[in-house]
Formats: sequence, structure tokens, C-alpha cells
Amino acid sequence: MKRIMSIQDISCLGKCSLTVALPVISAMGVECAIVPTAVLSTHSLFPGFTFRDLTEDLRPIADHWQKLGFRFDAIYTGYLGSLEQVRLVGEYMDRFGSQDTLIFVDPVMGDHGKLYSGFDGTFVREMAGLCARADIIVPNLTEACFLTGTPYREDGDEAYIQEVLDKLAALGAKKVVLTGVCFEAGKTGFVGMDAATGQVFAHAHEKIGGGFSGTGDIFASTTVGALMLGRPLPEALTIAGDYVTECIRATVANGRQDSYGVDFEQAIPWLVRTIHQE
Ligand code: PXL
Repeated sequence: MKRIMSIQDISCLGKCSLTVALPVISAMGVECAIVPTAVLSTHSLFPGFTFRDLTEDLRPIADHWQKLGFRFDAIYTGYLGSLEQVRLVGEYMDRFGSQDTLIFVDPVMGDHGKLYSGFDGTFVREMAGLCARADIIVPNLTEACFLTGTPYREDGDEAYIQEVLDKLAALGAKKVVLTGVCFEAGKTGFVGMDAATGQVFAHAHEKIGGGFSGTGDIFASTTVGALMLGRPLPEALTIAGDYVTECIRATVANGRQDSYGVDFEQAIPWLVRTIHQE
């Protein structure tokens, strides 16, 4: 069985980061070891959240794992709470990365053209350094614009998306995937590019509602899980995009339109069925 190491926070309520990575990756039949970087009472979109910083624990966890010789098929990073944590994640890549380890970076920093609370330009620069080392990065358009110094435009045409992809590739990642964008009006999806060949791959699906929190984490977790099961990247991303759509459909059917995250649990049977179809 493949083993992923996922490094991100635990938000106790408001389904995102590790509270979706663990169940989603496990349901796919892939092991998910976790490195919790912080414990928050809720994710940072709720007012007044608590934040227990676990930075001090990161090096001792790595020391212990390295002493025992643990190996990982992928290192998947998401929300990181400080500059120091981004640097320590770089250390994890040095210590646990090998030729065969997939480095997958979701540079979680913002949405809708704005950075999340607590992040600034220095953090963005440090995160760009992590992206440079990645095999695959999956920023949303906001994160991509901050990472590349591009003005944020929600109505960007194909040339704009290509410009952002090219600038992302220039950061150094081998494959770059922009999420929450598409070439067709009224739809959403992803557009990715292989930096070495310039090959572009995209998938669009129905746009339901005005945006739900935690969907980027579900997308990233499903993609890494599918890659571990041997799916090529465009197919892994398509399964992930379709799963997110199923999750949103369930959430809307349940009458929810809030920041608590999507009802991904009810779409797990869909994911398991889909991932086991040849
Ligand atoms: O879903 C991304 C995410 C992860 N972790 C925390 C967050 C967010 C987005 O707001 O606040 C703590």
C-alpha cells in the first residue's frame, strides 16, 4: 500500500486540511501519515479562532521517523501557519524526499483575490520557494496571482490563464495546475501544464453555488490519492474535480451554503466506486 505524508493543520470544526485529507485518502485505500502543524478551533474564515502552533514538534517528529527509517511515496503539503513552518517543510523534503517521492504542494494562502488572515508578501515568497521544489503544485487563481505577481482577474480569458500558467512554471515546479478556472463560461474546473513539454490539460464541470470552503483540500487530497493508485495526472485531476462537484451537490441537497465545508462524507461511496473502475 502506498503511503502519503500530509503536512497541514487540524481545524477542529469546518471541514478542511487534515480533517478531509485523512478520510478522503483513507477511503481511497491509501495510507495517510499526518504531520499536524497547528490546531485551530475552526478554520481561519470563522472569527475568533484559536491557534495552537505546533512548529516546535515538527523537528522531533521528523527525527523520530528518520531514526525508524520510515519511507513515504508522497509528501503532500497544504495550509502552513508561519514562515518557520514553510522552512521546516523544506527540511522534511530534504530528509524524506527521494527520486521516487512525489512532492505535491498546495500553496494554501487565499481565495477570491485576497490572502487569508495572517499571510503577507514575505510568506508568499517563502511559499514560492517551496513550489519551486515541487513535482506538482495546485494553486487557485488567487494563490497563483500572488505567487507570480500577476494582477487578479476573475474574468480572465485563455491568454490570461496561459500567462499565469507560464509564470507558475517559471517558479520551477514540474507540473502546474490552476484550480477554479476554465475556458467555458458558466463552468469551473482546472487547467494544468507540464512545464517540460508545454502540454496543457483541462477539465470543466458544472459550477454550483458561489464557492465552498475546503473544496481545494478535497481536490488536492483526491488528486494525490489517485496518483498513488497509478492514475496519470490529467485523469487524477478529473476524478478529483468530479468528486468535488459530487460533494457540492450533496451539500446543496442538504440545504447548506456556509463555511462549514462541504458534505464530502456522503459522496465517499461515489469516490470509491469511481476509483475502482478501470
Ligand atoms: O481550506 C484551506 C484552509 C486550511 N486550513 C485553514 C484554513 C483554510 C482556509 O481558510 O483557514 C486553517
